[in-house]
Amino acid sequence: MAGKPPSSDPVQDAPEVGAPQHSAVGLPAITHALRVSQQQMGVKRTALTLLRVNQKNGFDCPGCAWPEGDERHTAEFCENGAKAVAEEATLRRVTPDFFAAHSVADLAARSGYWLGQQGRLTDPMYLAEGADHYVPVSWERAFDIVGEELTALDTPDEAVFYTSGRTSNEAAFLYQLFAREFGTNNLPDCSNMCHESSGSALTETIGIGKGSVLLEDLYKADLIIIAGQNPGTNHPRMLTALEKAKAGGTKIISINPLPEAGLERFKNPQTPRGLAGRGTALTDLFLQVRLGGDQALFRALNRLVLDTDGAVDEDFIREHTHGYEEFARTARSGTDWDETLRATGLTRAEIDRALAMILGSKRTIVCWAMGLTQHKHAVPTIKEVVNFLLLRGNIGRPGAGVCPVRGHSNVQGDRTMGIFERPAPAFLDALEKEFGFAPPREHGLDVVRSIRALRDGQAKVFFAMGGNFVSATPDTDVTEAAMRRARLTVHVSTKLNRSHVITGARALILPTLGRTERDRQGGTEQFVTVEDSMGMVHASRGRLEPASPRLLSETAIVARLARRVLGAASATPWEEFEKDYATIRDRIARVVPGFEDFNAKVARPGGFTLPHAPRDARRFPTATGKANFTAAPVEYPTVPEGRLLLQTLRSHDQYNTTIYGLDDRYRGIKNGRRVVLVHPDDARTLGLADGAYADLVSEWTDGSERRAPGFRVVHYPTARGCAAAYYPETNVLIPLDHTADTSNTPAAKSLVIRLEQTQAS
Ligand SMILES: Nc1nc2c(c(=O)[nH]1)N[C@H]1C(S)=C(S)[C@@H](COP(=O)(O)OP(=O)(O)OC[C@H]3O[C@@H](n4cnc5c(=O)[nH]c(N)nc54)[C@H](O)[C@@H]3O)O[C@H]1N2
Ligand SMILES: Nc1nc2c(c(=O)[nH]1)N[C@H]1C(S)=C(S)[C@@H](COP(=O)(O)OP(=O)(O)OC[C@H]3O[C@@H](n4cnc5c(=O)[nH]c(N)nc54)[C@H](O)[C@@H]3O)O[C@H]1N2
Ligand SMILES: [Mo]
Repeated sequence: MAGKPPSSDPVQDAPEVGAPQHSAVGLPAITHALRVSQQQMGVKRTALTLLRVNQKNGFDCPGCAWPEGDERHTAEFCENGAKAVAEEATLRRVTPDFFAAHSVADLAARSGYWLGQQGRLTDPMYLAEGADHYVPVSWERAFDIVGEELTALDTPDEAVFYTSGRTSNEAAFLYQLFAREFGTNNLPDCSNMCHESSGSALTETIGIGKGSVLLEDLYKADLIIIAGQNPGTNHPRMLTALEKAKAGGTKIISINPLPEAGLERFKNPQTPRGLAGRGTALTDLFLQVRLGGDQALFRALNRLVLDTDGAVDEDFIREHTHGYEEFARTARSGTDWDETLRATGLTRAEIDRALAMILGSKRTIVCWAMGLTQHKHAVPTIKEVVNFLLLRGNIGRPGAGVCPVRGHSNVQGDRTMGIFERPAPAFLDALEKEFGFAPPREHGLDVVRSIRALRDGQAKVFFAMGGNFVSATPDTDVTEAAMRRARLTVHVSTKLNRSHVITGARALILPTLGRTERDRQGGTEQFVTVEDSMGMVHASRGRLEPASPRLLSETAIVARLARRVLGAASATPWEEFEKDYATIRDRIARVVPGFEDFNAKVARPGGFTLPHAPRDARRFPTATGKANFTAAPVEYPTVPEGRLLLQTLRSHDQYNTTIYGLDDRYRGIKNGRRVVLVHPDDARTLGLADGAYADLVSEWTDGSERRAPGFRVVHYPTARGCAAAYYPETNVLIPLDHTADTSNTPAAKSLVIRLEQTQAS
């Protein structure tokens, strides 16, 4: 039987700390995954559901965006994928009775963990102005309420339409179409907080904001560099790919302030050796960089490559790149070794060891994630990675390239479908031609700017297609106050979360189908499509009965809302779209490049690969028509005496703001999340014993301070001067204005903090 949700809320967690582990996955992971799944959905449903994950006739794992290989195992999922599935396929339910029993104020006092544990939403719910409780509402009335508030706005730009990255291509395409027919480009999405910096850097330098590497390239590479990523927790199936690459002789350099267990050794649960033995050592060289030291590191490596005879690929540089001379001049004259060692925290010998591996590699790939994208200088950092690859012609040939590893399972697809506050003119032209209306041309609001607009009363309706906006965004107190100023907040969701209980004057919760569930429309079963981190598009079909008969699909919700709001003014066949998703794909085929014959191509098992000019033909659709070297000044965070630099990151037991449990197994933390990892020498200098309790206080350039109380200090082998604590508990510390240049991504990996010791306990 599936267990009951916890009745009491473990707000005050009690962390127990053991030794960090040195390898990932293997038997404990499987056992753990099955236990979590069975608690949520029972034994039979667990077996039925997990066997369908990532199969060619099954559903796309809602866990991460890592691609599936061509040969599928029976169990093509990982521990954390299984948890993501269990979270959605749970048998627990949040019904109208639940809302009758709990006022909004009561729910707002609960932890996010507790809210998520209550189960799947079953009914559309409405919170009237001044009311204490959500009450059930018909779908029709719900759409009327949204319609009333949207049509009462002075301009369409007073509405904000947020998207999280699980939304299918079909729903995303309709959603942006609706927002633009309504009249706004205010389409912020989770990408703004995630890989926006990658998109900004790559678009300028190689002409497309996506990675250039396919799965098989990993197996052909001589060297894979993994910077600012923790795949053991966040992309566990990547470890299988790395293991296979290693078996073929690939070397791996990991660049990280933390020695992450998953990058040390991997015990593949799908092989007998992996289950029983010591597993495969993955990392050949670990560079324990300081937070934010990557640009300095790559610049130094680039300088060393430039200084080595015959090391640069002159033919490639001549034929395909622009800006080399200026870059080479800057790198040669502007690289100061003292500064490099200070910024990176590394020794010259370590950097030389990396150089030797780099020079010994004919085919190099760089993978990265949030450790590179969430810094003030994230965009120049990623551009320096591009310089690094361009120097030796490591793009547009097998076994080489850029590999930003995406987070949410369809975050890349949502962008491809036009979820973007700064759409390309060509995309809008194509929409205009296909649908016969004039889309707005002015850029819309991203996540941070949306919060400012809500705070300042310039945005009045907030609509979210999934996600948990108030918990995922920075400056929690500011964001919550901003939300409360809205006229109406609406969340299309599968599970209850904090964003549902920090509301505008009126609020709606619209419950929707998840990936695992059957989607029947117009009498036939529909499927949707998604795009993975490597530009592969394929179908996803849920098989479970929906959590409640009153759920609507995201696609149906947008189509009905559009009909209600746009009425006769819209010539778009919303009704037809809702009944038959193939008709949406026909339109996508005519609007989005690479999707020609979409319906035919996606019918093939495994789907199809989208074109990528740099990867396919060494064509770089940039302003110069070439791949651009760039020569930005080197930046790195500096920290005053007695302060530390804090990164906010994920534990092994969470999916973004969804908390699965209170353990972080690989890091040796149990039963608590309010921990701060500090190097033992730094902790001693600060007078903080292991087990001491401290408030984290962030200090911002305008003199303001923000406090997160009650963290247990854990002595941990992180880079000197650097600390780590989990998100979203620490989002309260991130000033809204602390964002990356150009991409405007909250700089969640570099906060200057001090630790104020409180009562030891
Ligand atoms: N199970 C699970 N899977 C997930 C998610 C989840 O929450 N849970 N989230 C999904 C999403 S949306 C995303 S975006 C991805 C996130 O995947 P990751 O980017 O792996 O997630 P983080 O936990 O933020 O880890 C950041 C890593 O970068 C390192 N790091 C931090 N700062 C620096 C730096 O300055 N330099 C370097 N070199 N390293 C640094 C950290 O020590 C850590 O290892 O995962 C996706 N998959
Ligand atoms: N401090 C700090 N902040 C961060 C980060 C960090 O590293 N540090 N990482 C950032 C990153 S990379 C990201 S991507 C964002 C994540 O930001 P979001 O994407 O907004 O947050 P999630 O926690 O992934 O959203 C979880 C909610 O999505 C809903 N949901 C789940 N599945 C579905 C579905 O199929 N359909 C619908 N409609 N709803 C569904 C559920 O209600 C669930 O509660 O957070 C960012 N915030
Ligand atoms: Mo993300």
